Amino acid sequence: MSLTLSATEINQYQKQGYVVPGYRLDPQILSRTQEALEALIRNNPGVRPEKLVSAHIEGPNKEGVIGSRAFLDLAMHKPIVDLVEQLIGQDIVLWGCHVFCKPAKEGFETPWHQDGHYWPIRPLATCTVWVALEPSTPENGCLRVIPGSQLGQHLYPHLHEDRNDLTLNQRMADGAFNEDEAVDLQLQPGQMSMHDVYMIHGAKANTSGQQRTGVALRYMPASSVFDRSLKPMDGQTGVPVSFATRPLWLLRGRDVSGQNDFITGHA
Ligand SMILES: O=C(O)CCC(=O)C(=O)O
Repeated sequence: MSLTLSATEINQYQKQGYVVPGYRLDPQILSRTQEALEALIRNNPGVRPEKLVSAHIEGPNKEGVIGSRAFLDLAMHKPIVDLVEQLIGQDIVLWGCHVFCKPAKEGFETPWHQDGHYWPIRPLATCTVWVALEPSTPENGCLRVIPGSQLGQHLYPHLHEDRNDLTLNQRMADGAFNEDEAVDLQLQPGQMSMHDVYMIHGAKANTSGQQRTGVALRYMPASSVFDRSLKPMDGQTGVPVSFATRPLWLLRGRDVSGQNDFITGHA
């Protein structure tokens, strides 16, 4: 199976803002991560499974989740970081991991949004790798993207929705894009998609009988700064985060910005 992206795949990411690489996790790491998901849900009975933020931080984190090393291992898995390197360059910072598990029958909708709207990264840049742990289909609320919506690097207005049945409480205001252009990213377990920080994306509620889980791994080029003093959309997203205490890992290369803090948050 290919560990490198083809020129066509790289071109697609640049033009369309997303790509589904040919690479797929090997069965061993897939089943280890699936087992870790079961434990994660068991260990966090008070947290909605769509909101398992910083699941890669082992033990209780500052964001209300008891995480697991297995997700950090996934984020550091060489073939995945190799793919990321081809899209954002050789200086790579891992700054986040969010497990979006939508239980069968009652999985929350993820409203249309742009990630860049609520992340403290300047200049704004991140490649998300979304790893499917179960089949991800239109029936169980697969990720949906608006191809090309990242072009121009524009953040569109978002509206706050005070609801308790959404993965995030920020939804893009009407008129910024045409939902008819949405593409469903259908994935099998172990497959993954990669998307840009400016990409407009969302997912429907899961009303099917099949659980749907994606592990979203967040990587930024080390030329950007994870600015702990920023709190974009503080308290408005419906997901408790603590950017001030979030650990960062320099996975490859050097901190080109010279301003990232790799000490905070590490035990
Ligand atoms: O899995 C989902 O429903 C949403 C994922 C998402 O918004 C993301 O990874 O940025």
